Amino acid sequence: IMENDDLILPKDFPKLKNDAFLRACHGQETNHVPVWCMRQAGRYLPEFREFRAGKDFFETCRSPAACCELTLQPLRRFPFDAAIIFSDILVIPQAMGMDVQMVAGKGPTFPEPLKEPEDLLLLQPKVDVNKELGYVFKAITLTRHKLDGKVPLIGFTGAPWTLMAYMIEGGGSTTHSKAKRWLYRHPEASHKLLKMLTDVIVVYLLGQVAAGAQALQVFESHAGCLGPVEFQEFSLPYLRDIARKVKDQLKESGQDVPMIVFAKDGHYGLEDLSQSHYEVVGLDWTIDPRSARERTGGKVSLQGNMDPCALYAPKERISEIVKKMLEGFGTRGYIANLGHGLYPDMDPENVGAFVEAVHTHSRHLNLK
Ligand code: 1CP
Repeated sequence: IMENDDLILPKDFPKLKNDAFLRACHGQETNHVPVWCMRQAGRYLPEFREFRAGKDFFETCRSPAACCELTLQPLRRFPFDAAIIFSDILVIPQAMGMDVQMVAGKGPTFPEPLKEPEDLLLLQPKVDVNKELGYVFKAITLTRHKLDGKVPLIGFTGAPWTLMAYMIEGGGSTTHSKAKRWLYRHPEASHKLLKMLTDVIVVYLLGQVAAGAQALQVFESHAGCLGPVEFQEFSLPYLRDIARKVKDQLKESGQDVPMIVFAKDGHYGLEDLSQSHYEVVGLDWTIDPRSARERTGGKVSLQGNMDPCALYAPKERISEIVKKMLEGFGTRGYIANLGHGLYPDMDPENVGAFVEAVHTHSRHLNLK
């Protein structure tokens, strides 16, 4: 598809009409609590399955027009307050020279995962992010234009530890024992790899902002298999480094782009995460809203955290659960979301009920 020239340049973007999400990131007042869902562009939508049918997953990721379409699909159905660019966290290991395939029924698979520290020599030492990941930047620019200012566009990345875990495990894992073996047996090589990933991630996130991303989320999806000690050594310093470096660069050009850190099952690190230069801390459903507020001491906005499986409940029950969640978090400095992504068997109607419940109850609570 040939796009109009105006749509490929990251400038003259349409004016933003709904800034509730960005205001909430900064802890400012909003009329309603903004809401979006992790994996809102996904297989629970019939139009997503139809569009993706027969196409290779990472080929789809490399097509800016396809990414734009998939990003916009959920927004045509639901009044979400933010869009998240369709892509995947595993495009970074690909950019560093690793082969990653999406295997149906199995998920992402690395035919040749990293096995021993010597394998680090097989990775690209200097990644040309613009060349290797320019397709993501193009997708972001096109989507920001096509969104027409409806809602802000979120860019994202996987965090270093989560990406390292995939690169060593070669795919999903329940124990992450191969990757954790590195932490205990090869700590130096682990830090070397985490540092390499951090360097690429910083350039990648800055490229996303230059392309038009209006917020950035860092997914530490595998925080849960680390304990507090390993988290302190192998995750937190890199999460902090990423936020600090991205922010320092953005400040130089006078830009202010809120950053969200989502460390799934990293409840032991909540205090530290709230002091890591991110405006927003994302929460999974294992954390009670009130205790999350207490433990983060009003220092950050919070995002989350309804159990995705609550979407299997009848709509009236979803509405009650949402009301409790809003009362627990309060309506200020809060972005409603699920505690993790939507699953493919979820009913879009119930996703709609979730979004509506957030908007309705929060407007009501704000009037009290
Ligand atoms: O064919 C398909 O459609 C496969 C399903 C799918 C989708 C829709 C995958 C495979 N990735 C994606 C898109 C995706 N991935 C988005 C798009 C934007 C949106 O949220 O709407 C995002 C933000 C991601 C990020 C991602 N990929 C994460 C972090 C979030 C999380 O879930 O914790 C992770 C861990 C991945 C890896 C990945 N990609 C796909 C799968 C099935 C997995 C998980 C594999 C595993 O660990 O078992």
